[in-house]
Amino acid sequence: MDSSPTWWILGAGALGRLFAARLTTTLSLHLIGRHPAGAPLHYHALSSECSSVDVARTTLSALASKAHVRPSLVMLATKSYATLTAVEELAAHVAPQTPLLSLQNGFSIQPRLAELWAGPVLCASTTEAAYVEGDTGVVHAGKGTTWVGDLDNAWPTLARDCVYWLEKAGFSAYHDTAIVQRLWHKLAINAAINPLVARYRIRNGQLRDRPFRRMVDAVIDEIGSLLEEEGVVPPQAGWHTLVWEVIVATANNRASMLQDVLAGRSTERDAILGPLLAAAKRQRRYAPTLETLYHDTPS
Ligand code: KPL
Repeated sequence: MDSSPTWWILGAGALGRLFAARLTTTLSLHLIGRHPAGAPLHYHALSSECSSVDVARTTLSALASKAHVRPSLVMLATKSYATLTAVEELAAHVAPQTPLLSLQNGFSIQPRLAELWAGPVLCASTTEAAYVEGDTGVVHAGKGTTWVGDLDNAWPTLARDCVYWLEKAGFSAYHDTAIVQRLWHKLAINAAINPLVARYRIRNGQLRDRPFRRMVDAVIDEIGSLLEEEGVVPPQAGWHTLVWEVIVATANNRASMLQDVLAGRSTERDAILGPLLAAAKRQRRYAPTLETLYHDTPS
């Protein structure tokens, strides 16, 4: 095992900052955002303890001038709709065979990355929950699990290396040889949680209250049957348990889509709900709950 590899994290949003704050303690890490930042990250751990973490925060162009700082892996923590442009820009600064680790929500960008990138493309599905606070803060709002694999199971050793470093940094991480299934499961979680919390501007845990609880259940019913028809294996404990467990574990979180709406950014509506509506179309089925969610969610 490489004693201390260099990783870059592209995207300094909530998950980018969360992974950076922890990984920087175990490997050489650069967190790449749109603007250079000199200040340390203020990391609010799950224990509510706040610490200042010295993360190397920089921009791609600043890193480009330091030829000696080349990554052995780049974690992509950009929004799914911004990923292709970010990767095109990245390509000018790293070796073409550099492995990527895609953290993106939904299930549309991952196959496209695998097609266009010459090197290995790993995908991660994570239920870690975090939100940003100001320009330098990140709050770890819910402990989750991260699964890593690649779409064709062509890079098991690389995936296990990644898991090693994630675990070393304190994350629960596993290699998953069925990452496609896992990405669909995560998509189901995001589709059941994100549009509703963004629309009603509530934290994840408030979905347990009336009238939201039955809205969540209705979305899960529709998603479960659509995905099973697509050949996705249902989670062992069932779709409802899968989603409700994440809601409980991330009760204090402001989901990413709520953070986007509050910040006036585009949302990941198309990456999350798009594949489900496409499945409904393929199956010639009406998905009224998902259609309504789609129309009620800003793009
Ligand atoms: O992935 C998330 C998100 O916010 O996008 C969950 C797991 C729903 C946590 O909020």
